[in-house]
Amino acid sequence: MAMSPGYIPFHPNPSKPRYVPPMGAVDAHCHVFGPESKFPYAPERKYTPCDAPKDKLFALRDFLGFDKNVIVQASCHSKDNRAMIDALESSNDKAKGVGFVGEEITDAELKAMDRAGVRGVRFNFVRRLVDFTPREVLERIAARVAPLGWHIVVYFEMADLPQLEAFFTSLPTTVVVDHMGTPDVKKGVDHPENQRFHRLMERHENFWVKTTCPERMTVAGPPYEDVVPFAKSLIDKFPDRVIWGTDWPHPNMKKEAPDDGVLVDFIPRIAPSPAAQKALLVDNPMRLYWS
Ligand code: 0GY
Repeated sequence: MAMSPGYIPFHPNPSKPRYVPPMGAVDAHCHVFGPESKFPYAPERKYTPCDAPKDKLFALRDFLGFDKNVIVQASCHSKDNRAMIDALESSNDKAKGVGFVGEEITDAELKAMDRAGVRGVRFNFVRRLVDFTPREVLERIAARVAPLGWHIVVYFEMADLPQLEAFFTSLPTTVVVDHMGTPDVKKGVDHPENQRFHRLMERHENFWVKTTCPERMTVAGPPYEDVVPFAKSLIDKFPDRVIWGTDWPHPNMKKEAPDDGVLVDFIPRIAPSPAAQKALLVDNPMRLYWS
């Protein structure tokens, strides 16, 4: 199957970052795609990516100076978690996963995913990526994964937060917000929309946030100076509930594939102190995924 028209493959030759992550650092948001010959893309997908298999991900992890990955099930594989689980099982416990499931999943299947290293499920509210799922269905899934100690990752666009917030705060698990809630950086950190998200984080200590994807939000382009205040303010305010990841292989970029080395060099600008870096890259993701 050919890639979707205009689909931009991951950077073929990322630069070596100047920043050296602390020992045991976790890239806590990335994906594996295919290979399609072994793990076909889902019929209901909204895009066809280029293959981005586990061996490429593990080689990038080593090249960038990371020790572990958290592999998030992407919408192009929908509810077929096999490519992600296969990557976990061949990682030597250096990868944990976040799956995508429907309520038809059995308890035995959930337990098998747990044994393979899955620690959460993702609820995706981004309309260009997935079809609508009724809240009652999501509530039933949440109630079934909560006893496993799993968390729920939520992906949404910030303009939709007012409609989603009551549902999010009713969830019975830890809730991890993808990509800083995808703020509109043109509006600025102090915009009421972004401050509403900060208040949500302040009031609900079960909420965590990924300070990921400056390349998706930037207007200025690399090295993403315009996104620094968004990530830094979250890390300053919620140092124990922030994690970071590359988002490799960067599905659906509009203009260019980001250089993963440049993304890693974003880290010391958003988390200047060694203590903040260790919390962001080691202590927090280890608590969430490996404990
Ligand atoms: C991301 C972002 C995107 C895609 C997916 O599941 C997905 O297909 O996550 C996106 O297009 O914004 O989190 O990697």
